[in-house]
Amino acid sequence: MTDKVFPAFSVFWTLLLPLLVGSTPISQDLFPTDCSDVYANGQTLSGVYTIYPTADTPVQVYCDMGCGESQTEDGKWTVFQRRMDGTVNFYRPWGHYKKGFGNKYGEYWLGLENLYQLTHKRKYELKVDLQDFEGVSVYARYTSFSVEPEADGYKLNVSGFINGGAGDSMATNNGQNFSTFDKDQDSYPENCAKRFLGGFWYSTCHSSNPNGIYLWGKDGTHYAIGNVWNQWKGYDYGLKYIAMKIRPVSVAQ
Ligand SMILES: [Ca+2]
Repeated sequence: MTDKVFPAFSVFWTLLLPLLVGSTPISQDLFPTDCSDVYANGQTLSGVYTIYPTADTPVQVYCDMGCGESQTEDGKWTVFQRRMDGTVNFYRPWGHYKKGFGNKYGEYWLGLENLYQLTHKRKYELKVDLQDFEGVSVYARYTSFSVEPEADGYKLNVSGFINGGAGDSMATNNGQNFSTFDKDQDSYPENCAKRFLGGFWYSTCHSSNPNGIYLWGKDGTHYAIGNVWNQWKGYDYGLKYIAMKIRPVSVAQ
């Protein structure tokens, strides 16, 4: 028996040992906080991955690694909002915006609590990719982005605008709390979320409405209720594609 067992045993170790010794990246993080960690772990293709905004809250997210669907060149972006085909209803109550909703392979919102957990740990930048129905793509970039805890209204801090052709349609959102139709925390006498049919860091009320109604392009019969970005296409043009994504400043190129 032994002369049969030992050859099998030695073949086993001959094959397995090099794999065990040589294949594990030295700094592999089994609980990536965001898509930049996923990238550092060797996952360099755009797609849906699991991240851990906190150690006990795994959540699926779309990672834009720069070679997938968008025109982003440098990747490592954690996408927290995406509109692309009107398949998901974004007119939702506070609890949905807090927790997140939608389809990570398509349209979704990652959730305010996840945004808070991510952005209070590291310093992040924001990029907003926009595309119209003629196939033109632009972006707006902000060198600083963070969301405060729920007790502080998930208040938004966004600054350091860099123009990628879109214009700055988030200037008035800076310093605002998040609002939904059932939780009015805006700076307007009326309810911005109800009036403009979305959920966002409304002020009095907005110059962009990424979570508004998917309008399928220009519709002059509506005013500012669509997924619009006023400084680029005006208040009556619902964009084909919007993606809001964050990345730690420390990995920026
Ligand atoms: Ca109000």
